[in-house]
Amino acid sequence: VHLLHATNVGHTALWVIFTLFTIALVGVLFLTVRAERRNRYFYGISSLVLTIAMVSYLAMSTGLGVYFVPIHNHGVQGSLHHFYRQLYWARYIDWLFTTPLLLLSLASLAGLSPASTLAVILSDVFMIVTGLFSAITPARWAAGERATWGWFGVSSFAFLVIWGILFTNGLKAANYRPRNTKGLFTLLAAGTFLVWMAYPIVFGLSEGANKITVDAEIIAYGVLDVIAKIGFTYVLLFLHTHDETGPWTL
Ligand code: RET
Repeated sequence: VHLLHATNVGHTALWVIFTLFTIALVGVLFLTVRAERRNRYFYGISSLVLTIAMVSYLAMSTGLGVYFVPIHNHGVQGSLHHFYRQLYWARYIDWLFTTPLLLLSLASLAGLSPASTLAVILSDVFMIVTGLFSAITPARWAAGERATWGWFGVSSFAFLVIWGILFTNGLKAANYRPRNTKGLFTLLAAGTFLVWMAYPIVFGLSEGANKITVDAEIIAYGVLDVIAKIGFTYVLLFLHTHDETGPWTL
């Protein structure tokens, strides 16, 4: 049996990222207290996002959320070993809650209708759940590998639906918002789209095709999580103004 798992490098990275989320959360809580009461909508959503990420990284740092998926031993000719790759499934629980919250912030900025907002969020939940199916599908034989990439394709389709709605209905809705709100939505939506595009790439290289080590996977997802959550939050909280929370101020 061959286990591909994190080493001290990965474990240290998990602790470092946990610390970054903790500091970022304390910063947002501090800013929340100073913000006007009627202006606290985005602060609340952001605090939730950072709290969930912090807890998920604490879980991974302390060894929780770990599972071994049977994979194919490509390139190891004639090997009788069975290969297993470590999977941090705690990520998917984190993403299940934080990605809808990040999309809720974007939808609220744009002033997207409740129906379109719900469609975006449900597509996102579908994307994360089918992405988890892809990750946990045993890929030791060809049929397993096909199933893994099949779920990956299904999840990627949902990804396109999310951004299709945000870049059509979202941009249209944003036209009715103050000019700086539209600008902030466009900036954040474009930036978020680019950062989110990198997730399926990292997934393909790690859980998918086993081309990079578990340590490299931890660092790659870590960098992305920091940009997608901490970067997003601070750009949003520093650039938005009080009239950007739309009708849902409380
Ligand atoms: C998976 C694998 C299958 C295909 C696709 C994926 C997309 C994941 C995304 C995750 C975003 C996470 C964020 C987390 C924290 O801030 C599930 C990797 C399309 C887009 C933003």
